[in-house]
Amino acid sequence: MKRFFAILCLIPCLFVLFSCDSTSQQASSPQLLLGFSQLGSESSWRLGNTQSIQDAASAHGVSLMLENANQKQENQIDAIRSFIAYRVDVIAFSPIVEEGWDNVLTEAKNANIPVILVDRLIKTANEDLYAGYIGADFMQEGVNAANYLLRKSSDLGAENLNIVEITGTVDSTPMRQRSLGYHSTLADDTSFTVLESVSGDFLRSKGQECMEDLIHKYGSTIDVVYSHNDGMTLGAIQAIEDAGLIPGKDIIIITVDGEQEAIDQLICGKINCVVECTPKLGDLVMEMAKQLIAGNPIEKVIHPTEETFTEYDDLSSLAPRGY
Ligand code: GYE
Repeated sequence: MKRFFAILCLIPCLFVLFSCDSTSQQASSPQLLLGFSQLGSESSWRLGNTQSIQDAASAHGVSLMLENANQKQENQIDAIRSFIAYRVDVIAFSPIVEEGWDNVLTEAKNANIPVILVDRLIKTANEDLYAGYIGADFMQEGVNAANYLLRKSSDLGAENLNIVEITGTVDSTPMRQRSLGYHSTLADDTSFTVLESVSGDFLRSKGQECMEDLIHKYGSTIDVVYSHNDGMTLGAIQAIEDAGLIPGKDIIIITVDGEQEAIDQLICGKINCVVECTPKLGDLVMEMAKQLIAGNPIEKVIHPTEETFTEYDDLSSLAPRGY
């Protein structure tokens, strides 16, 4: 009799257990797991980009495995291999340089894990190794920088302007294309002379060192600095001021990124032109990852819209940049 009652009591308990379990499964569909390899933390742009990816992952209900490669390609390759071993749903990464990814991306392809390139591109003979790219049109950024200089030069009625260029990380997409867009736009105009192009690796400290060396070599014959990111530009401004020259007046300063500190320097006249490059790519990445998992077609290349801010603009109502 006792056993009979015990069984009778168990039935509703089991029912409750079973029904709880089935409701919880219905309520929470399995989360998309995204492995993201960030290339490092070299600039405010990069920190803003990492933040954007993290914020967007939580806003879109995406589980994020984030690895920081500290500026080393081999760390990025290791991170991608660990994402494959972990069987994430989608891999995203910002390739530090363009070459050298075919092997690891073939491994991802063989494991049926789609790959999204974020911020920078790769060079490969097989474009199928990645599903899509989300990042700036760096060539256009170079063109925007050059177009500002064309306007400034005609305003000044200058016959010749001597340019020094401080580039980003050698062999990276922004370094190559920001250079190409800039130089090809100025190429037919004989009123510009490029004195030298040196790499500051997107680092503020190196931007300052590069500028110290350039001033040492060329002194006050430098008319224009074209620098591939704000961090290096801010370092270069320090070197220019230390040498007793006035940035924005003695030397025209053109920079790329658009972080708050650069906009502040533009407003106070130490920078002449800021070409925007937005790090806020997180939402676009999460949306692309979701489409891929749903099996929907995606656009292979997505460029965010970007502006150019110059000394000719009224920037009094520009919203805080957030990076
Ligand atoms: O301009 C620079 C960063 O790849 C667009 O990398 C990015 C560049 C950005 O370190 O500040």
